[in-house]
Amino acid sequence: HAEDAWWRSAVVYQVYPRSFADSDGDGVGDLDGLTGRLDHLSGLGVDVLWLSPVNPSPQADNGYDISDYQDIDPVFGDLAAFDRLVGAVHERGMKLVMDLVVNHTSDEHPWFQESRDPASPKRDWYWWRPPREGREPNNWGSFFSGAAWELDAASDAYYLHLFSPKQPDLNWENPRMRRAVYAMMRWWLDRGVDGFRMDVVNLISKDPALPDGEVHEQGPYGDGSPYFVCGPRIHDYLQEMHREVIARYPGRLLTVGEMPGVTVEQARLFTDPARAELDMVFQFEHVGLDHGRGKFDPRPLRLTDLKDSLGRWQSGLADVGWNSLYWNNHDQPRAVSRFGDDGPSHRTRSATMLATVLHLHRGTPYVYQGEELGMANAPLRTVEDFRDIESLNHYTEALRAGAQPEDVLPGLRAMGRDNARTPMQWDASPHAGFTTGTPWIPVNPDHTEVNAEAALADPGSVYHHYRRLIALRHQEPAVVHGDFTMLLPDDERIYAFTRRHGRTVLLVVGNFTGDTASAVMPAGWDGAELVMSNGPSVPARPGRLVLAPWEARVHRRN
Ligand code: TEU
Repeated sequence: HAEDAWWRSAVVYQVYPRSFADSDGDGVGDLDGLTGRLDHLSGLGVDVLWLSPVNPSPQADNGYDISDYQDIDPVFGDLAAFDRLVGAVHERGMKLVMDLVVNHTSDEHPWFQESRDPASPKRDWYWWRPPREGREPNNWGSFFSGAAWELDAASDAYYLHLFSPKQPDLNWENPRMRRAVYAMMRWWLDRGVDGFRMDVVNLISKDPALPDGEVHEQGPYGDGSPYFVCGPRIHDYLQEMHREVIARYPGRLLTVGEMPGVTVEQARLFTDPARAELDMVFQFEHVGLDHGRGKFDPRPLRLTDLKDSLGRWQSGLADVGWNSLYWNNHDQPRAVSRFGDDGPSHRTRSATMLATVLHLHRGTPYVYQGEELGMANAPLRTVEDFRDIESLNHYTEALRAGAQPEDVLPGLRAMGRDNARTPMQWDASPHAGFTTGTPWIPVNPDHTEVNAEAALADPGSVYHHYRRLIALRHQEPAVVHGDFTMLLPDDERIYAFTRRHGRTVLLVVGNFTGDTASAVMPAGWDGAELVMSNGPSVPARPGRLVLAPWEARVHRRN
């Protein structure tokens, strides 16, 4: 029964292994470091650990470029360390979900190396095409700047890479390639892994004609997305994967497909249990609302846009399918800096308000490492401070097109992925307890104040608020199963909704501003039981909902 699926009442915690905990002093986080910190996760009460890629990789995109699917990169440990991690996770009653990166491999993967030979049986495992009039086979641009095609002089042919040239796209049209992927997935599941977060899995089916995309004003590249976002055979592939892999482990796994550009209508198909594809997807609508001309051109978020978007996802997946809920991951700037206020006087309040509003939606919440501490964006200044391939390529391309550093850097500072990738802040010591060596990316200097040790000791911390939210989900069926009704859709300051399950109704309200905000109190809620809040309230007034700056509250009626 879909309603009984275990992952509906679960909370997932994402670990970005490079930046979580370093056990051997090389400045890069590793598996033994993570295993040594599992009490932090069980203390928080999360059910699932999602681990970003740990397979052997040249690390061109921090592990999202895999050169061997069935081993562990030495920088993170080895298979024995992985088995120890799985054992320790299971001992604590948690599950472990791996990242599955099969839209592309590394160009150093043996499959790709073989496929460079036109006579190889693996030639067709990737998208090789001859030049068109001496140039790229079509006009698509890559997500990481530049063309989506790279010329391989060895055979005078181009290969497709939607991300960097170090990440050639696999050709899912090829059934042998698909079978190899399914066998690899079963190998991990048989080893004890409890599911997969599937990287850009809605991009695996391409229109084999690879038509030119429309050129928008930014140019010079065309937008190929109509030909690869939720492409022609995407549902066939996911159903086949379900039959060949997922269905063999009934009731045990969690699957979540990362899906840039997915619509709610498509998500309903992907997550309809009757269709046997995926449990849930990561959609990108709400994290694109503050983008202008591209992600590096941020605009202030309008709260009414956020409510409109998340509200549509709530109602679109109300009867069929399931939502995943997130503000943060390793690709997004820190939510407290982006949608809240990371200054000293409002950080805790705004971080806990954001958490409350998100976790009380219907769906499975995801917590990204450090989010539970209210970790903020990194103090990135010059281009030397950046590590991420997406930011660095964007910078180079913009300067080549004539921009000045000061035109480009503000966008990178606000939206760059390195904001999420500074080391986890364990304590106030010099490298925040992350490493005894030199961290691969500097620790945020605010770790002297914002760190796990301090947070655990302070009952009013962001950490303890997350812990209470997770406990509430586990105790209150209305959080998991209740329906969702948006209130005050036109209010630019207050986010408000109800969740109804049987005779229980929850009212959730959050002030998205640093000022006191008020609205008409929804009927019947004056004086209702307060289940949770994130700090002192302003005095109640009959008929008025009045919220202190960044205040959030959860009320209950039975
Ligand atoms: O991300 C896919 C994706 O669409 C974006 O979030 C991407 O990171 C970029 O910011 C687009 O502007 C996934 C992974 O989460 C990301 O870390 C990888 O770099 C990418 O796929 C390629 O594997």
